[in-house]
Amino acid sequence: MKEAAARAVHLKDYAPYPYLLDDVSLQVRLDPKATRVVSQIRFSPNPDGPAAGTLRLDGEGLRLIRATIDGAPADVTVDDHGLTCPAPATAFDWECEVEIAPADNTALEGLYMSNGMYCTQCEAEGFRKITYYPDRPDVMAPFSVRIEADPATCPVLLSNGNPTVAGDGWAEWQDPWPKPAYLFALVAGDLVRHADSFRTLSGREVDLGIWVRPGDEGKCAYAMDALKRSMAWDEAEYGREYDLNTFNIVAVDDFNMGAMENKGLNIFNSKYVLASPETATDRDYEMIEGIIAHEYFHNWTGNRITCRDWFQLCLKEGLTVFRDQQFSGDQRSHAVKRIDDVLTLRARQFREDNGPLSHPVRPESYIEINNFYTATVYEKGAEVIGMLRRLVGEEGYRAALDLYFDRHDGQACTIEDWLRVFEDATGRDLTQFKRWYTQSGTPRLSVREDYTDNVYRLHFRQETPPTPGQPEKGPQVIPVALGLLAPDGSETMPTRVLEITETEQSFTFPGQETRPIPSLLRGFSAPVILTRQSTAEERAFLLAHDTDPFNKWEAGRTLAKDVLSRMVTDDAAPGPDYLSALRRVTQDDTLDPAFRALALALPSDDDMAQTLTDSGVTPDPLAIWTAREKLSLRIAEELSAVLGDLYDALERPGPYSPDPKAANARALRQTALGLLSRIDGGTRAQKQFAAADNMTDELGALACLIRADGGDEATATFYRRWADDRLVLDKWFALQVGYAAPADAADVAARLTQHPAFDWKNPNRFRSVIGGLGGNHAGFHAAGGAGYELVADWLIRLDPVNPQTAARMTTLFETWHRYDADRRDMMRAALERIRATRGLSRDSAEMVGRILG
Ligand code: 0A1
Ligand code: ZN
Repeated sequence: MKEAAARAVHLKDYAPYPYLLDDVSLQVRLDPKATRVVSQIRFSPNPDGPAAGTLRLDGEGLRLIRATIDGAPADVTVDDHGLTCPAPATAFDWECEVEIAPADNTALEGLYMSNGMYCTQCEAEGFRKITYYPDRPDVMAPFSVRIEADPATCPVLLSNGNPTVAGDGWAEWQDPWPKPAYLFALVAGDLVRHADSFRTLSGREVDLGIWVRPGDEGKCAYAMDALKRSMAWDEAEYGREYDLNTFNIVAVDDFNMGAMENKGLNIFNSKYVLASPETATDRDYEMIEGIIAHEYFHNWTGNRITCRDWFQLCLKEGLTVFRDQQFSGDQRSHAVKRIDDVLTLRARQFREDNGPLSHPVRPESYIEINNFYTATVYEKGAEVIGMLRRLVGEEGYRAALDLYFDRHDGQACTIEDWLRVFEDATGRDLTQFKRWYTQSGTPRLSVREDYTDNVYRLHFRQETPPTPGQPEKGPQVIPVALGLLAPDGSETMPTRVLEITETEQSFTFPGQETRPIPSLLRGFSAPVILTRQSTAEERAFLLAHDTDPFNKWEAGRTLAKDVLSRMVTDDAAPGPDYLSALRRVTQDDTLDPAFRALALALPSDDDMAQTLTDSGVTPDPLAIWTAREKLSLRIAEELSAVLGDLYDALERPGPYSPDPKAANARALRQTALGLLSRIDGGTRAQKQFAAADNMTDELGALACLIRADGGDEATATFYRRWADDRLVLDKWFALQVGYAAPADAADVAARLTQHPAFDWKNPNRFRSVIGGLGGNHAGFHAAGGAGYELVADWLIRLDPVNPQTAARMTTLFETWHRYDADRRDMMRAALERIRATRGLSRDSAEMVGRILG
């Protein structure tokens, strides 16, 4: 830990690499315990870099067999992080051979094994665990790869680029596009291929393959369809065509993240590829579509144009998330997608930005880069792109993107490069806008208004609270999309974007016959916390009349939060405004069922805890949970007839289809069931569980049964039915923990960790149970601290095995500062216990250190 603190990397220290890599050739002879990797690299001095003459290569956990420069033994000095040796200041050939043991690699970084299959994960710094190399994103080279393996166990051998020649037990691949090492990939195993093809805009035929374990080939069709739609969409919307003859995707069961965009060979967590109606929910289908698109879109935003250094991570991630959000909106519903994205942003990014882990979209230092694949870099990074697009308009955005691809293809770039294309393409000065990349924290935007002599005025004030390392902030450019409504519900001013740039700024709207009702921050036009004094009546009015679907939903959400807050603090009963507004929305058949489902859903307990904290109230997790249960019951009672009718009317006539229309109807039907099962003794849920022919209905019913009384019988039935399906079993684990009553959650989780199927080294399974407990707000924070203890125990156990996943999950504790003194002490004690663990990884040490502050 102390050593780690000394090794922070700083953005300001960036220097180019002294050499260019003209060509990289790898020969990988696979063996579980003794894989041999021979690398041959042609180096030449970098004219834009510091003086050449010393070769520094990154390397970790490698057994060096030999190393030569121009055929003569190299004079290498090896340390824990790589090797150094004197090298010519002119071009030379480097060759080295190392040995590694993929079967012992439980960290799932570098070359590792999953169910007998070899696979790799090199982002961010995994390639250095495969061979000695300048493992940094600004070093790019074309790669050729030869793989050798036992053909009996590994008949399929894959790498980046195009296949060239192959024989029994070997195959060669060539990737003509220069790439950084983090995009390297290799897969070998007994795999089957779901094949298809795609003709690009210019008429090139691309072979598409999704490679899975035998038996899973029937679960690839949806992912393949999503891939083809993504390829067509990127051509139509961004003019981006695929650039190799082959595009392969491999599904892997053991994976730390969601998926990885390796050039021409994407590797996916199998949960984001495999789907059948019986085993995947509507939500799974939606996630598969979004993640397939995300990884594919990286081919241009990430691979063809990559990052100069890891501080620029948002350059590829923010933009690619923004692109996948656009795609999903186009495929489904823009309104519902936007609401979903904002829900995620608030749940993950606002939570992060309002706690000890707050950091800028472009951080300035890190100890372990894997800890910076965060909601801020990804989700806030995407919001920043959305704001830019709003500010420069659709055409300006398109012109800037065209210029970006033209100017920077094949380069490793920075946020400065990115902003410059917008400035050059649109003539806009983005100096102040850049603060979105450099300042951390969520800006607070408050608004007051007055109305005199037919003139309506809005007075804004912005302020960003201090965050770690940033006590003071300058004002940001905040695009506020605004519409005005008349008291009769008509729109008197359609959406217009106000640009707030000052700490205090006012806007005037003359010619208003009556006092308008403002619809502010339409479409959630900036990632800020907006405060405005407003009445329940006005919120109900906006819920009924706002033409902006996001703000219509937001009005209902704010109403619900007010109601819940008053239930928690004053034990107040929900008022009639909220319930009657909810009834109107629920009954409004002109509204998308998925929108209605979102309007009926209550804010999460964690969201309420933050909301109460923001208003100066220390959140009591049990009180929040109790209020939410009460309010759900009240809604169910009040709307029982409407919900019952909806539940019956939305029953699907034909066979299951994952298409958005059918999924949206199921979303509302399931929301209705969730409420109805609180008052019907569980009869509908029992029936739905017994009759379900698809996982959405089956799991939805099981959730209701577990919440009602533990659902022991249904839980056992479900297990018997799905014991052999790893992905379905993850859901079984997660549901029991997620829906356990507050007092039982830690016990339920502890019991499940004893279950024979609790394979804790598998990240998905670990997250299902331990992450599931963290996600059960009242359960995790139950009095006594058993939840904290259990999570800490398991993170301590996981850390030496898989530091990356353990470190990521320490964020379950990031909100400790919100709670009462008892809980704060217990959470801090749990963190201190993790911190005191001997040999704690650099990953977890950095996270725990930052969380404790
Ligand atoms: N770049 C991938 C996600 C990813 C990031 C980091 C990883 O290991 C530290 C693995 C995957 C994406 O954005 O999809
Ligand atoms: Zn990404």
